[in-house]
Amino acid sequence: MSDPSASSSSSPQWSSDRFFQTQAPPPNLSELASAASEFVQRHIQEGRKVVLVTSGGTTVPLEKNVVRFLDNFSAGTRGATSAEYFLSAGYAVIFMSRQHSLAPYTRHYSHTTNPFLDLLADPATHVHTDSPASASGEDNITVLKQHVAHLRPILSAYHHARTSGLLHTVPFVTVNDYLWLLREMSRVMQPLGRYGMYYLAAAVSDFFIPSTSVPEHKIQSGKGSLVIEMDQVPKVLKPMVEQWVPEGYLVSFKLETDPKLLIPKAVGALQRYGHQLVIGNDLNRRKFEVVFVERKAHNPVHSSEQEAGPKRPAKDISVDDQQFTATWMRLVDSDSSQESNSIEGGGKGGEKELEEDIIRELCRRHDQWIAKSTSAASSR
Ligand code: 9Z3
Repeated sequence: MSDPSASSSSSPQWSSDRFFQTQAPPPNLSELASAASEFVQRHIQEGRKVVLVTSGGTTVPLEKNVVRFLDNFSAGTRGATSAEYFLSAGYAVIFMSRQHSLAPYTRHYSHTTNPFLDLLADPATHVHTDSPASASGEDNITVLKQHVAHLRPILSAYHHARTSGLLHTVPFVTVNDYLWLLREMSRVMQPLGRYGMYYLAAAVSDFFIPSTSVPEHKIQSGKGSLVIEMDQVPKVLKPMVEQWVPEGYLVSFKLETDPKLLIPKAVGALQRYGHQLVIGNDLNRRKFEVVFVERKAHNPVHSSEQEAGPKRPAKDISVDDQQFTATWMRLVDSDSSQESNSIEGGGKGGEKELEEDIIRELCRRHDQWIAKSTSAASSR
């Protein structure tokens, strides 16, 4: 882009070591790490499980003084919704999300889907009569009656999350910041061992521009077309599994737009990185269906302890002598194709959310993961 000689096109594959040795960390990395560490230590002392939820899209700035950047579609709905269900399940949550993307609880009143001001009565026409101090209506603003039932439980849960110390937020913007923070949060959570879960729902750019190739100032027009060359983002899941949090329960998401690729790519990720579970989702159907792809040995739905639970038919896949399973989970009433291997959730229409079922299944798997280490330790 700026200086072709500085471009890394000769070595487009970046190891994570090379990335962290050459790309600058976010300036507030150590403060973010110590605040998160305090949070984790408190929950370790209280014997609570902690989950890292990543959420929202990452940007790739085209200039150091950023005027333009590449972005992606993610609003952070999956991550914000999932964080709520993890909190309900008793987890402490580190919510690492794209700055200004959707957040737990406030997501219900995002400016696009449910504008906050639309909930409120017009003060000019709505006069309070119940309290003498506000008889004129000047001291109070009223939520319209029809919104109260919906708002009340969300507001309670929101205040509980704020005051209970169970939710810790960490913002990122660029893909570089995301990678640095993922490593740092993993380091901070490493002492949790098997009590840590990692739920990587952020939509992370596959490509970045190394800092030596990013121009200082706004790219000028006038030279005709703009050609952008980007390098592949290092595959940090591998060191995450092998070094950063080898005992953690690690769930990644695989996003595709061609449904045929979903399961093969998810299996490929499991083979390459060796983590516990890939949740596959198709861009256009992600709110209604996902597929859990996991190694058969890691899949508690096949173990005897789970047989009392609801029936969860899974499709077996054999690749290079390794056994995987793919289990669909979908909301009923969605206009899904008739798949035979599916977990049925509730209906759509704003009530039931797919994340409720996803998180219930993950909590179950995580408990099994913890139990496995406990039984291994006691049999030593
Ligand atoms: C996902 O697949 C998430 O489910 C979505 C959620 C980003 C689709 P929204 O924020 O969307 O609710 O609008 N996240 C992971 C996407 C990703 O970057 N995956 C990488 C890949 O597919 C691997 S980690 O290669």
